[in-house]
Amino acid sequence: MAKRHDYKFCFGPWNISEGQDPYGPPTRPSQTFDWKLDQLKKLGFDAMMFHDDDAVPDIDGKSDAQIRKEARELKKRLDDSGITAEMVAPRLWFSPMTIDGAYTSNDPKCRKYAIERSLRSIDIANDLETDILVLWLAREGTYLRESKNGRRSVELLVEAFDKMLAHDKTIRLAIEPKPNEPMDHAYLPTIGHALAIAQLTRDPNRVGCLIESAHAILAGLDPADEIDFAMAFGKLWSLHLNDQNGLKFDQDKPFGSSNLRVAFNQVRALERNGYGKHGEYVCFDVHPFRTTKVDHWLAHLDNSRRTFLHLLQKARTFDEKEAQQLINDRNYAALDQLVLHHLMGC
Ligand code: XUL
Ligand code: MN
Repeated sequence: MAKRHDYKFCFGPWNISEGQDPYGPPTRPSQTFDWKLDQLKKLGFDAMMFHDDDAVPDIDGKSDAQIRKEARELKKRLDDSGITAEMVAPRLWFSPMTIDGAYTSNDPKCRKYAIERSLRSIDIANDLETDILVLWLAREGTYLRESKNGRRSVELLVEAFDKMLAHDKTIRLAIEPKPNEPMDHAYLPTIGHALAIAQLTRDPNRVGCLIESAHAILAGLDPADEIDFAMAFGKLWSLHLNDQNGLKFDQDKPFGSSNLRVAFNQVRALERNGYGKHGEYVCFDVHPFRTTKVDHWLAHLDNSRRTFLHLLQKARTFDEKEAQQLINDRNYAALDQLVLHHLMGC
């Protein structure tokens, strides 16, 4: 396992989840935020990710002044624990105001709500001293294509991003694409879409992306290619490593759990592009299996980081010279074996 490295690790309070799914209730009792922060610290992680209402619970019922006060109190608690806030993300998929989408809702009152809530999230990000606002555009898409005008939706997304960029001169928007779930089709399903829409905004340099391994796999793409693509633009500002077994519901499995080789290639892509050199974190957006007992509640986080560090070691000890010779000889059968033997340790 790689002992010397500069990677910093992170997860969110929702990654210590209770096991409910659409077919059944929680299988573990819920825990307080303070307990989760303690666990993060005990595990030796460096930072925490926040939805706006992870930072300030019941945010919709609170005044701006109250929100700012609670965000500052949280910052103090984080400082006392030596933990950084990696990002803030507006949770725009729970409220009755976002049933038909947030920025792309057909109802102007709902669109106004979504933008105002996003501006509040930016204020919270300021108080927590992070300049990253993550936008997972959960309901920006359709169940029924005829229900919205796709061209208009692109314009509405740009309008919303522009308002956020104008609200704060330093905030950076990291779009987290996902092709489906909860929607049938999302408007920004891939990193290519995220980086393309950035060009339509008032400040393209402050619109980048966050790659989640499972979301790329759900789009039928290789997450390592998404990493190389985003980093060629200098726009990979955050990362949700996890795993996904094919095209089904979003599984958020531990990193490397389904496909070790795909995970290995993600680590190689991070290494060759120097991910983390500008302070970016490796976040694990992973969930415990529903079957997990309370005693093993944090294993998926610790295991994901351990697998990452083992694969880092594998990436750093891969015989690049031998690989290059095989590439020059177009002997990809032998290259395939070189990779498999390296991963299997034989
Ligand atoms: C949803 C997802 C979210 C975002 C944060 O699939 O990945 O947890 O990462 O809002
Ligand atoms: Mn995610």
